[in-house]
Amino acid sequence: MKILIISWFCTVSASIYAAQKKNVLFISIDDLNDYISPLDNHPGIKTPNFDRLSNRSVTFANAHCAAPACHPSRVAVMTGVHPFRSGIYRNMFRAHGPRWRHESKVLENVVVLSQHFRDHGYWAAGGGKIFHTLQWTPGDSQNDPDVWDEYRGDPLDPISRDWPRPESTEIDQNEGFIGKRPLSNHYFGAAAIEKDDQTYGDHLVVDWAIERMKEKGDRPLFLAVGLFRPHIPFEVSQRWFDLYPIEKVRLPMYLKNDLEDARPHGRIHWHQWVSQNKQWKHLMRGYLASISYVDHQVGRLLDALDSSSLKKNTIVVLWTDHGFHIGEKENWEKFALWDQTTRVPLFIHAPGVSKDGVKTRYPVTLTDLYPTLCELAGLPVPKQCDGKSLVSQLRNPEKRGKSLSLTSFQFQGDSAPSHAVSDRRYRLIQYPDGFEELYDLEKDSHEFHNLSEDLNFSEVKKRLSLGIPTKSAAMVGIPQSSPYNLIRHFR
Ligand SMILES: [Ca+2]
Ligand SMILES: [Ca+2]
Repeated sequence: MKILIISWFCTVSASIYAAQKKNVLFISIDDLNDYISPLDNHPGIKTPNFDRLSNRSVTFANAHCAAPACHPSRVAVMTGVHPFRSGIYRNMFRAHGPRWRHESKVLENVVVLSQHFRDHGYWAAGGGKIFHTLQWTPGDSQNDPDVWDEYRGDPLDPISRDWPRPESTEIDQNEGFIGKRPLSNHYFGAAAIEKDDQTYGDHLVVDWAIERMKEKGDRPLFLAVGLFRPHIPFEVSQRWFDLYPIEKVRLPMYLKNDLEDARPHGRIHWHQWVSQNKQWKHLMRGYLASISYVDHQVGRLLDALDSSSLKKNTIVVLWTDHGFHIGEKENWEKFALWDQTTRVPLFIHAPGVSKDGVKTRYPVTLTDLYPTLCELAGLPVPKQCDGKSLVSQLRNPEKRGKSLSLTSFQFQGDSAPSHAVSDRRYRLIQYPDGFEELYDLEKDSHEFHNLSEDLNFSEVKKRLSLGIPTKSAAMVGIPQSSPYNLIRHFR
């Protein structure tokens, strides 16, 4: 009898232990901004699956990337090290492997998030764009193949084979255009792909992730899924364009002379080209279509999770690498420090922990993800991490605190980085030449009116400036000696 009880006890405690080990579904999306319905910055958007995810998560409605560009933002999330310490503030191309380990001394031996989970008994699987790569640059990838148990396809060319080449849109798009097209190729455009969704792009990455969720492994799963749309080119199947008839497409709020009290972003020629060629609505339509396309892929992941054995025991986190402009402040894409550029969708569901369905304006920096996932999974937080765990916000999203978000970026031609901080209401941007911008997001969500010269706000400015680092790492350069430099030409 005694033996029986002991063996029963051992079996039960082993299964309790296994049940306590939560899986992680880690979804990363490229260039997706706050237009989605739970963040409500574009009336008429069709994103039912983001609503569905929002209803079963805590929605962080005031989350910001660590840097407003793909490469630095992603390195910061995956290492937990903020750009102000690593010196990686901008995109750096032509890498074939984790060249960031050689770009930044601070990152040389850091433990990547997936690696950390693998080191603690997880099966770490990745697919799609997690570290920086592009659809049209085969073999240009900053991924580190050694930080995963498995990676879908070629980890150093993770997405280019999935997408049709954008040249197919050349003829229509260039007809009658004047001036030099931004990127001087066909990547900055919107057009329907004449193929079934099932045969290309993010659909294939999601197919792979669905298979992974169906498998019953003996280790808990850390599954990273990186979706590439709505990154340019805005090319998806016609069915997604059909959701947005061109006559119903709305442009963002726009104020004439808005930039007079702001620092120039250096990309005004993009907007001039768009306006001269009457492309604004067309490109907005392409971006919206691409968002609905990726919303559909998120829905497929949720369906697969819900029909798998992982359903009740999986942490779900979805984040995007930065915000996006479709002509707001005459800017396109990213590479600035306004709320529109840095605010990112962020949803976290943690079984038994998160108060799901609640939205919070608690300020978050994406470097907070690493320690959050560690705490949720019961893993130690590596010393390298700059962020703070969000677990108490997941339990009690309404709780107020004094925290500030921090986004850093070095503008072209500057010799030092700029920084931006947000609290629940205000946003302060400091440039290295001493110029400042301060916005009241509650009264002026489009950041039209720079309040930095208004003495009524000097206390607010003082409080926010405490979040700006007193010392920032110098921007790193490309290490010519790195074995990860890509020397062969793109095909
Ligand atoms: Ca991006
Ligand atoms: Ca303005």
